[in-house]
Amino acid sequence: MAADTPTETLDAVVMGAGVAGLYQLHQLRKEGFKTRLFEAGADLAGTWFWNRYPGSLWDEDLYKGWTWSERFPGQPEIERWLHYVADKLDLRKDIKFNARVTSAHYDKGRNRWTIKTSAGDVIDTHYFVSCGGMLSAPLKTQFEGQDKFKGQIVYTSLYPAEGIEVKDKRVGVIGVGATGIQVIQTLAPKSGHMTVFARTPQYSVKMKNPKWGPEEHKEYHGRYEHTRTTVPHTFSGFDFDWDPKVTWANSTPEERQKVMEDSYEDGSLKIWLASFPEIFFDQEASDAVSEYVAGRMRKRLNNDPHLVDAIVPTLADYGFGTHRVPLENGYLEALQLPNVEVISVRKDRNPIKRFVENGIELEDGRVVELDKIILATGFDAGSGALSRIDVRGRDGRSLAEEWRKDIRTTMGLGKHGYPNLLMTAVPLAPSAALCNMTTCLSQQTEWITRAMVDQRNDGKAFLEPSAEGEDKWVKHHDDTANATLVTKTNSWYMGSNVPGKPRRMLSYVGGVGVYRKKCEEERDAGYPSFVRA
Ligand code: NA7
Repeated sequence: MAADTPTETLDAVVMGAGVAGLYQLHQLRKEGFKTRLFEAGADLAGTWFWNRYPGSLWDEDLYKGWTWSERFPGQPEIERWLHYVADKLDLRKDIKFNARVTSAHYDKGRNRWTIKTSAGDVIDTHYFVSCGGMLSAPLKTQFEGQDKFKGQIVYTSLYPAEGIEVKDKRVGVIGVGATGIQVIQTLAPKSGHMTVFARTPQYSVKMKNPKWGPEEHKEYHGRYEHTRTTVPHTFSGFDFDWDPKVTWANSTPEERQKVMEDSYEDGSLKIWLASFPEIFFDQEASDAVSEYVAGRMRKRLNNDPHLVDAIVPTLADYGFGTHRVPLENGYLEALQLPNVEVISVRKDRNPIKRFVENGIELEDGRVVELDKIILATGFDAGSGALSRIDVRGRDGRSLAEEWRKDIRTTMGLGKHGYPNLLMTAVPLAPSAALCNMTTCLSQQTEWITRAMVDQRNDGKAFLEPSAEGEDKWVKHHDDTANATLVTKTNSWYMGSNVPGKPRRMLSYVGGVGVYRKKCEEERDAGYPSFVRA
């Protein structure tokens, strides 16, 4: 058989078996599209799910047939939930595991895609639907001398399923983002000794994660309808929202204090995404809430000057919520354990110089001796997953090359030059940042399904964002982002954690509800931002 002879002919290929991919497969199958999902992993995967409303909101039976053990369930429970969904909906029969999509080429003459996988598949398909995840492409941080280190190096994104042995070991953790924080609070008490290498201080909020019993389950199951009808329309896709009556401008100092306290005490992301909307664009409001959260952190650190300097941001660093706010559960206490040392590796303190055989050498010449180094150093967010695949659109254009120069999409759903490529969790849509992922992914996959059905019903086979449509969305996206303080802060939100990545706010900040409305308007108006034929 010639290398390009199709092994299968399909209506749609779905890439990635996380929340989006599973729901997308379910919908397309239901609509009668011949679909197969290809997943690089050996089983149902997905990136990192931190919220408590996984996508079963789209199915009442699924929602009510599952009980969560706590308010913010951990990764193993969410993985069990994914298996439950896949089994209930009998999805596995249309999923091929251990099959990483390696290339996707569009053939203009035939208006078809050829998709190849690492397992030798050559698929001839009409649609290519990417559900590859916003934060699924880990940054392979290369420190000078990394290959010389004789101990174990572990990337959190490729963390061994069986865990790692830290008892009596000298463990180093690089990175104090959402991932590093979870690793530190979990492993510090179990490690022989832990050294935390903290570069940019990071605001964090104390999570409240009560166990759930029969009463909470009853309450949870009882609010299905309410949740289904409200959550998709809120600013962030969570079950809370800004109170339109409460703004920084119209509150007294006492009222402001009370809102900050109440929303912080909720133990969720409420102080970020449901306190005062002005924290995103008004410097005074931003400073006040930043100072409030920093104050709570300093208190928990017992005002230890060294820890405060290394761990707690100041107003001179950046404002609270201008990049992702991690929830933590004992992180600040873990940093104060007698077996833990925190080293500030900021440029103006004592940066990491290189890895050496027995550990990490700092700029001042000190060598921190280590047995294991855990790298919680982040992701090539948004554009990373698809850029690592050879995606070629019309006339052989390369998506990776285009995005290397300028990261643009049409509503985060399509890209000019790439007909019949439909995407979730890519830049310029409200995904991962400032959005409950499952809410956004449900909405995006539903929009994609409807677009494909509309194409079929209207006797059309070609769907591509127009150049003008894309320009319009990019401008709206940029205008919205540039009106906020978010674009001033360096983080993966702006792509600034990846050397050479073009700077642009990756996530749409107009709000989940607003984005949904805009997507619906696009559809109702007959897809004016797209060329259809
Ligand atoms: P993040 O939030 O990008 O955090 C990465 C961390 O790694 C951050 O503290 C970085 O410091 C640090 N880092 C990266 N490179 C280095 C080097 N070379 N030296 C020292 N420190 C370094 O990634 P996460 O995985 O924690 O979280 C990603 C998202 O997953 C999160 O936002 C949630 O949405 C879920 P820096 O800030 O760059 O100074």
